[in-house]
Amino acid sequence: MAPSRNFHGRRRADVNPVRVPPGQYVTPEFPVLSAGPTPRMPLESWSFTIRGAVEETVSWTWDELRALPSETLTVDIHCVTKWTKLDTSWTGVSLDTLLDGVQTLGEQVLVFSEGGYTTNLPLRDITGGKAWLVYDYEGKPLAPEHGGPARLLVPHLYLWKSAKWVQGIEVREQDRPGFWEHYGYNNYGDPWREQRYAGD
Ligand SMILES: Nc1nc2c(c(=O)[nH]1)N[C@H]1C(S)=C(S)[C@@H](COP(=O)(O)O)O[C@H]1N2
Ligand SMILES: [Mo]
Repeated sequence: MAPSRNFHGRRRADVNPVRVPPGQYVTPEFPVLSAGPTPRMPLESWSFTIRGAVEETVSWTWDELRALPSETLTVDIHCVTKWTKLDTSWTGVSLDTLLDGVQTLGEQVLVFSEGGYTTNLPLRDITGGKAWLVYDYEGKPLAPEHGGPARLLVPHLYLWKSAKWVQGIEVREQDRPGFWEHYGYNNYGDPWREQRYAGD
């Protein structure tokens, strides 16, 4: 048997099934899934904004974002098209840091990106150490096709919630479906409960 096949076979057997949500398979690849073309986002004009049902709109330039305290984390990511990638390493700023001091009665957010992509989630799912605005992947600047300069990372939900080329979040008192949620994907998207489509 070829050593490479042997190697891959061993690797698969090594995967702890407890880390793989129902219906998912583990891949070493990092597929690109984009609903449109990859936008060009010059850092000079880049910004991230928190707006909507907040006392005051706040935004950060690229340099201001990079001056904030960052975290490097290793997480597993799960795409609704059934691939799971284990032990991905990211660096960025916790949404807790960005939301610190933001006054709101809203409990929902609509995340918006360059190009028009949106995704919705409860505010509690991006606070409490559960979401990051990430700009490095595996120690290098995040590639444009994977959402660079910066994307949202919400690893406990299916990856469509991790908006690439993110520009900001709108805090809302009423929930509003984002792009894929509007087209029939689950409003919440918990991979461990296999919430792929509306009604799951
Ligand atoms: N702006 C934007 N963000 C997006 C998407 C998109 O089309 N546009 N696709 C989502 C989907 S469906 C998935 S599975 C992941 C894919 O991330 P990747 O291309 O880095 O694997 O990005 C999510 N974020
Ligand atoms: Mo996806």
